[in-house]
Amino acid sequence: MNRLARIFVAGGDTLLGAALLDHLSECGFINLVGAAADQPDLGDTLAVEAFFEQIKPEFVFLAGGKSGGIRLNRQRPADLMLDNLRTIANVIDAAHRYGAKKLLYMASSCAYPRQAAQPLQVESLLAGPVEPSSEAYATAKIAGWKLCEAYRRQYGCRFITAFPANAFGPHDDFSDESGHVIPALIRRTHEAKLNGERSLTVWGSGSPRREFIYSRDLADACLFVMRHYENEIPINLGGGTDISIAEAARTIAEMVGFRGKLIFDSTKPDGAPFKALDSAALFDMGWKPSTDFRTAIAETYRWYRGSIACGYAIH
Ligand code: GFB
Repeated sequence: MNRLARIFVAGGDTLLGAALLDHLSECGFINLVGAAADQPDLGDTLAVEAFFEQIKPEFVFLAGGKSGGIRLNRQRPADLMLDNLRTIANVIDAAHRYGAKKLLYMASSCAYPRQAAQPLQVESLLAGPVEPSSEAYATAKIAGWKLCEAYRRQYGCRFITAFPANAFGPHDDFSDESGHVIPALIRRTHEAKLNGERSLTVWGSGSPRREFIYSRDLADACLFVMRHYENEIPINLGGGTDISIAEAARTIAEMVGFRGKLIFDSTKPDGAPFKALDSAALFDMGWKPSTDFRTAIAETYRWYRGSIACGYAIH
């Protein structure tokens, strides 16, 4: 993959997609096709078809498809599942028929069985039921993985699948309605500080553990496996920080400068008790993350403040 390669980040308007576009540019790739307004509606078969027929991307990062935090997954499972199934089918089929050299499909750690041994190993995929609160979305993500595998077996396509840890960073969704825990807490903690609140409510018991990875590190890991991983077996992209929600909330409060009390609202769902990935395969290939959790929180908070200062819509 040389710097003149025609690279399509399908889903450039997502957290990971935006980080990928930034990182690929920083790494000197100058032929990023279908970015921003040029991107076809990934759910529209004819639009995706026309785009691939005209542009013929050589390398495809499939990061698209609607996603969201635990509340959105509980409230709109059909929307999430349908949008992802359409996106997956449209992009993977067009990538094959218009001769893409390689495609990286980004699945999700919620596709792992809820009771699987931690840290999560790819061998445990499909070995048991997934977390019910995100089952519809997870099922679509499993379908994407299996569709990549099917195109490899039937047509010999160099389509690979990765399972990332819970990512956060610039361009994230900071809303309560659809945001994940880190961006949502950064916004609520910032507002609580500004309003002089004496306490801040965190959803759930605070005891669930998550492995968080900074979106910029995840983008680098994606580029690394696009370049160096060819196996049919999916690969975990972790290497972040395995931390409890309570510890994450305390770290955010400290980084934002909020001195009030954290209140854990157990009427809100906890979701999966654990989600940490075994990323030994990735590390053995020589990749490792470069941003620690506190620095990632600080940079994301700085980006958030910069965005609200210039009135940029952040959800
Ligand atoms: O980030 P989150 O929504 O994703 O929630 P999941 C993680 C944990 O943070 C849960 C708690 O235990 C939440 O109860 N939490 C505390 C909060 N405060 C908040 C808050 O203000 N907002 C949110 N959103 N959570 C998602 C899946 O599960 O993981 C998706 O639903 C996807 O499909 C994503 O897989 C990566 O890790 O629980």
